[in-house]
Amino acid sequence: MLLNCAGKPLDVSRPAVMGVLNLTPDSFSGDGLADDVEAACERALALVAAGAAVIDIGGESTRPGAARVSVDDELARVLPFIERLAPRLTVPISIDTRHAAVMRAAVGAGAGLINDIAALREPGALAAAAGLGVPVIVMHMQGEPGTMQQAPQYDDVVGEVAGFLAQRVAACVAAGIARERILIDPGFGFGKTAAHNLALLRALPVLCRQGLPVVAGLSRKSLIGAVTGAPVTQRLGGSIALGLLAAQRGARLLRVHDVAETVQALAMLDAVQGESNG
Ligand code: 8Y4
Repeated sequence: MLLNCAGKPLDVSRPAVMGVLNLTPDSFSGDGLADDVEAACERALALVAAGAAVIDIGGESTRPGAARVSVDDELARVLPFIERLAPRLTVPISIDTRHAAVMRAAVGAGAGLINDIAALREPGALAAAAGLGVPVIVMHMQGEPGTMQQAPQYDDVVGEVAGFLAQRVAACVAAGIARERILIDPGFGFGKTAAHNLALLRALPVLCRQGLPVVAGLSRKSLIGAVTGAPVTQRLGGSIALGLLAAQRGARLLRVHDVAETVQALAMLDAVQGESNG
């Protein structure tokens, strides 16, 4: 499965890594936007050198409890980075947004993949994604980022998430997005308790049966805190373990903060699973 991300390839025939680029201003660099852009570009190049197959950039915090930012603020945050970074990268940039205007501007500036936690449900998003012609990640979320972790509830979390994703894929196809351009994501941590997240991870092969590449974002998430008590700064071991368990269950793209460590773990999974090691 080789995806064409605005001319840049993304191979998901084996588990690949999506590196998260943190865009918060670097207090150790200078004080201007230009310095922040340059510092972020250097971090992105380092993620690629460490083995990232795609770089995810977002301008709206989607962590639990986060406030919404305006579309103008989102554009102001991400566009300078994409414009500067895209010409320097051989791998695609993924734009983490739910807004049609941001999708258009970001792809116009060089992004090659749309990562939408709202699964193209915002006004105009389906049409924008269809017109842009780049692959899309369609993610499940219960509720809204600001309140989604207050009381997540499901009768059958696996069935409901799988059903939602199938429905959104159908909506995408009806809007003119080829099935070959769609990736699906259960949205770990987005309106889910630890038990819900564990059930979804166990049942990842059920989602894989939809025949589309499955994306898993588990890196540093609160599931690790719930199981181990570790604070967010000390979740590397849990993140590696969850990434490997997801890959073993069929995930083809892991959204992670710790790229080098995840790539090394995946190399070991590949070696153990390989049939040609003598
Ligand atoms: C610590 C660090 C604790 C990060 C929580 C978090 C996903 C995603 C996010 C995901 C896809 C996050 C943008 C949440 N998660 N996109 N985005 N899948 N496709 N929280 O799971 O990283 S942001």
